[in-house]
Amino acid sequence: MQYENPVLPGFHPDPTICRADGTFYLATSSFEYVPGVPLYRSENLADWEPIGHALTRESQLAVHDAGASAGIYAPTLRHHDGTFYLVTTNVSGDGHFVVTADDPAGVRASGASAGSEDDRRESSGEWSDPTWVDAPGIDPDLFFEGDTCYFTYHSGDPENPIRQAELDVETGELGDAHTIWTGFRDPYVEAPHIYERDGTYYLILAEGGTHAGHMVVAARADDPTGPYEGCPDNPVLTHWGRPREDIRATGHADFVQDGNGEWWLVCLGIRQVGPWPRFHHLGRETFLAPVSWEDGWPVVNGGDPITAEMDGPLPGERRTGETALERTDTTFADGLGVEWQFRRHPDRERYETGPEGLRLHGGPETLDEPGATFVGRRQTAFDCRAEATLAFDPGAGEEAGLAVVADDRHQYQVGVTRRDGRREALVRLRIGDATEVVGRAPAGATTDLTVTADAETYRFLADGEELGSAATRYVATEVTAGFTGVVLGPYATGRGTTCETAAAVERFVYESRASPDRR
Ligand code: 6LW
Repeated sequence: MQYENPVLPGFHPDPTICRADGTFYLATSSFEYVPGVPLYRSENLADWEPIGHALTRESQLAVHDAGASAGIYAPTLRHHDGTFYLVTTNVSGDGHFVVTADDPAGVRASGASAGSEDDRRESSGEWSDPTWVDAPGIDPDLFFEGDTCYFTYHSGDPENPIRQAELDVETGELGDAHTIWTGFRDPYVEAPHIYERDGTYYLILAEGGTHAGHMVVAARADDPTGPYEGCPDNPVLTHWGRPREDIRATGHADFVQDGNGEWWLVCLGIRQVGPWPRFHHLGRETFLAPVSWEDGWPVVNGGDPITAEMDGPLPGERRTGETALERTDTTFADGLGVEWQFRRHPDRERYETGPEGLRLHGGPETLDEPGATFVGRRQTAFDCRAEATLAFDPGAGEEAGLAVVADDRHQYQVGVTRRDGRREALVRLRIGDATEVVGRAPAGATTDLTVTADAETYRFLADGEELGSAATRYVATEVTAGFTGVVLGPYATGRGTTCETAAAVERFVYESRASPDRR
């Protein structure tokens, strides 16, 4: 075995990849999360290092009112003539736009100590303001040839689903659009990407919807504008019809060539758990597979399904001792690391980092509402533990703690509040229309709040005592609907009024563990 899938575990859907000066760069969708579009760098395609985000400023990322799983959809990342181009769509805002950078390494996630908005803007690696492109739909692609840039997208029109036009990348002006693909089986065809290989142009697409029927299909032409003929072996990748396998829904792929001339794809997939019908709560994750060519058509992983354990040869050495299993232990002394995200635009004054840790100022909003004080990181493994040491002397009704969040209507919380004059730890479950406090215990001025998870159960502890548990199924996409996965992190709320007391998270530990049959 050379590497394990997923190469980017946790909510990392719609991956897009490019190679520049021998290094691979990858970006994924981010929806309502801020900052937007996480970026990663790798030398070997298997070990990915987070380097920041493409969308860090409100001018690039108007997601204030974005609903759950709305906001920023699938991007395409390309390197052309020394410049990185990222095109994506804000489905809650003004649609498609292009941002550019000389160096894709964006700035840190956030955090008051990370400098003012202006400082962040001036730091190197910042992406440009958007150039808007006036076209309908989602899933834009950029293909550069000479001085021409082709803009190809899913139009939303089932009669003419995949459209293409020439784009002036400086101004965002589009030429006349024409339809280049109408679908192999499903007119809801999406995620187009175009490549050139030995003078032939390949159009790679996704069909079947982003769940069990998801698939990758291929077409080719002598010209980037078409006409495209479909691969006789379509779909070139699907896990449809393999309901008992752990990895399903493989689709939405992007191809890249390594320095040895070998081709690879990254795609999204899900890891299912639980009894039938199985479910996934870690979101759609990023998988890697080799691509070979037969009769001028791509063959993914030799025609076999994508598995958790894969052979290479990878284009670079593995980093010794490094796996996607991780342990982070932070006191927030250096601000919020790159793994942290807000749900929609935060009021940054509510998040202070410094010697006391992360000081959270709870507003009136609960986690059910946009604007709640909450910052989270992706859950990246089924078996994991998150622990927050919370120093908090709440006023009546004030509350802070640790939350497992799928969306505004599905989350679990272990927190500390004051009730009847006494400090108390509690566990609250919100599952759709029902909200219930399932456990309470007296709490001290400093409390260790812990969430442990295995594939099917979360357990919630305060100072080592279990106060409640909940099924992972109810925060899975099959229950919540949508496109994202679970994030974990600290929250604070006055539950209707603004908190007078700040809650200090003095330390946060996240640990993901290998389990016998899955990561
Ligand atoms: C994305 C579309 C899809 O734009 O889901 O998996 C949408 N496919 O291509 C949101 O991720």
